[in-house]
Amino acid sequence: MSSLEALKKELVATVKAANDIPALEEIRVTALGKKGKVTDMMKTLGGLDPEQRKQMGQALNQLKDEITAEIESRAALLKNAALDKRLQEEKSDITLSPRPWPQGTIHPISRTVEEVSAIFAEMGFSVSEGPEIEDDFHNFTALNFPSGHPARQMHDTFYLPDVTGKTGDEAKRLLRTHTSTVQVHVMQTQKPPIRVIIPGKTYRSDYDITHTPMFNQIEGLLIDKTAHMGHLKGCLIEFCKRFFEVDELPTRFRPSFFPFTEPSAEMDIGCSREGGELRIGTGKDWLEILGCGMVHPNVLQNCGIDPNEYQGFAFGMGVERITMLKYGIPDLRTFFESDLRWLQHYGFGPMENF
Ligand code: 2NL
Repeated sequence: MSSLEALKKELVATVKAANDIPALEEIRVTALGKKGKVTDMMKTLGGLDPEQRKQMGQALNQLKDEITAEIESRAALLKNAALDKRLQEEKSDITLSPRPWPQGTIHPISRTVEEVSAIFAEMGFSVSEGPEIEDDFHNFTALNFPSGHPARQMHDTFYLPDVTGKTGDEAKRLLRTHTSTVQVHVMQTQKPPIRVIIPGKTYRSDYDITHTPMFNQIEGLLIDKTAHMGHLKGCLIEFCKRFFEVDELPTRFRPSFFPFTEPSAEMDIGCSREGGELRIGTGKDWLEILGCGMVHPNVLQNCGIDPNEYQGFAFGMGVERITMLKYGIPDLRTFFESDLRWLQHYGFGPMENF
């Protein structure tokens, strides 16, 4: 065997025996580096005659290429083995239960929606939902908002870029500013008598201590041939007693204005604020809870219901507001922070009944 072949055999054997990347690197340096064995042999080429030099030169270059390839394939093998080992060692079971901490809870908003729905369900109301992206007709026009009404301005309402190609006010698309849009859909598609409540997210361009750009509303609508203000009052007084869990609850209805109801009112419930603590149901103070009224004849007409045959009442309330009042949550913005500690404190267990 020539000395070259012997050297090749020796080097290949050491490469195969190397068990990590640093060992391989050392072999590369001792064989092919500036002071390596192959390089040393290259240096002797000068003393050979031209024919031998050519032969030996080619052979050495070939050896260099072969050893380099050996080292590279061994390195790839070692790297793969190291990765497999890590994957084995660092394997985590993503099906593992997160118990005991952190455990999810039902958000107070969801809880209130469930409670309010349950109370009205017992009075014969069903729950409806609808789209959050709406057109100008369902959000404003059908609800008797005049064309110049401030709520229609870009400043107050989130308008979407127009992709319909249609022109004019009623083609404009927007994020609904109240859940009344869903009642419009209900009136357009269902025949009276109608009893629905509608919970859902609503959007207005407003952000301060008591306003967030997204907030939740629950609205209710009842349409039949005989509904009047007395039914409206009885229904809402019963609701407030059930929701705030007080049998004796002072209430009052103050005249108000909404474009979609006539007459319109705001409902207050009795409370006391002694020592900075709010107590619902006792004392001389008043707390505003919701807005309501008899559905405006124009609204019935706009939604395809004959106002000479049918009439009805409607109401709307802010879910965050009534939730803060019932559970003593002091800060509106905390509803939307997804803070697990807050949810542990104010959230509800899935099995808690009400
Ligand atoms: C409030 C007041 C209210 C309504 C909402 C309504 C819907 C239709 C027709 C007539 Cl389709 N009215 N909804 C009526 C009165 C008041 O909300 O303060 N909401 C937070």
